[in-house]
Amino acid sequence: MKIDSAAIKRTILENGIDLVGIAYARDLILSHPPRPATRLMPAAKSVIVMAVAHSLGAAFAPGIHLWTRNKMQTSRLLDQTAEKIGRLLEQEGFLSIPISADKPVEIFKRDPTTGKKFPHTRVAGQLSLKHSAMSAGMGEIGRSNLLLTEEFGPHQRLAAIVTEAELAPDSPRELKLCGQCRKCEKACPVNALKDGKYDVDACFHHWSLGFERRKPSGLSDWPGYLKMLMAHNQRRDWFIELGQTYITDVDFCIECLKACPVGERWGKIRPDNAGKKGVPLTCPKNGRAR
Ligand code: B12
Repeated sequence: MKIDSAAIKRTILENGIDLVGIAYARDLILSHPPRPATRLMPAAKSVIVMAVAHSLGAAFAPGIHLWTRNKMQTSRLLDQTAEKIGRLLEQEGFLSIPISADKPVEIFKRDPTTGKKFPHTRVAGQLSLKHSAMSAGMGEIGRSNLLLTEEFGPHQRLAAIVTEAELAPDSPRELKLCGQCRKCEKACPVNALKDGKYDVDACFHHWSLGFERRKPSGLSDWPGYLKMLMAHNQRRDWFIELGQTYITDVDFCIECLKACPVGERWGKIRPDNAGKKGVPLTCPKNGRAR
């Protein structure tokens, strides 16, 4: 097979991937902490980024379990394709690394720059997929701290392949997809999104445990924290939950994702009042309850 951008993109799309872009490895827009592709492969030339749309129906179904399952399947499709394309490139003589849509991630108890212990452990992927996608011209990072694409807004999962193959790159685009609506900020149950800033610790505690409060940092935080724990303990079975989380990687929150109005492909099917807490969803065609 001739290895060039067009052929690689065509093969990836034929595998059921919705969007694909290519970035020049040395020009990746970096996150904090920086995750350059050349840290993973010093001779890396290209980063191929892929996106698969989530099921919008699953995102707006009651609870989060159906979305979680959908997330796992989008990850599976992405990971399988990344493995296939990675192998194809290696057969053609180009060292390649498939970058999974999912865990494992690096865990940081201490700040790598200062050596100081973080009040809350942080994690980072081997490559920032959002920044890679932005570098490959696929979209922009919005106030929600998520990658927004013209097609699906924030509703897609991402994966990548880092390779030594030199492929014609796409350029980052200024799309101005994120307006001033701040719906994601209003929807966040733990105020992790505020004035265009993202509080990773608040988000992490809520996403991983469903907790509205983070681990106490001082004596005065304890009474509220214990009260919250007791309320959770009354309605939750930790043991059963733990088993389920290990099997299906259950998430606790996608409110920022649901609240975002961006994504032209969803125009006809997106529920009218999507993202408004406690309001029944209505159909954009006839305003009837869904
Ligand atoms: C770890 C992780 C999380 C963690 C931590 C988030 C974080 N930003 O660090 C938690 C569990 C909280 C999380 C939450 C969510 N995530 Co997440 N997450 C990841 C993962 C695996 C790595 C993120 C990463 O490394 N980003 C790069 C960092 C370095 O950049 P950043 O996000 O801009 O910056 C934050 C961190 O750097 C952190 N930070 C600050 N200082 C320091 C210092 C150190 C040492 C460290 C380690 C971190 C750190 O705070 C920054 C913001 O201030 C990626 C997949 C991937 N490999 O990219 C998915 C990913 C970003 N997540 C995704 C999603 C969908 C979500 C959620 C909606 C949850 C869910 N139910 O799936 C929420 C959305 C939260 C939000 N609004 O941003 C999607 C986003 C898709 C899209 N359309 O953009 C991704 C790309 C997964 C995928 N395969 O598609 N996520």
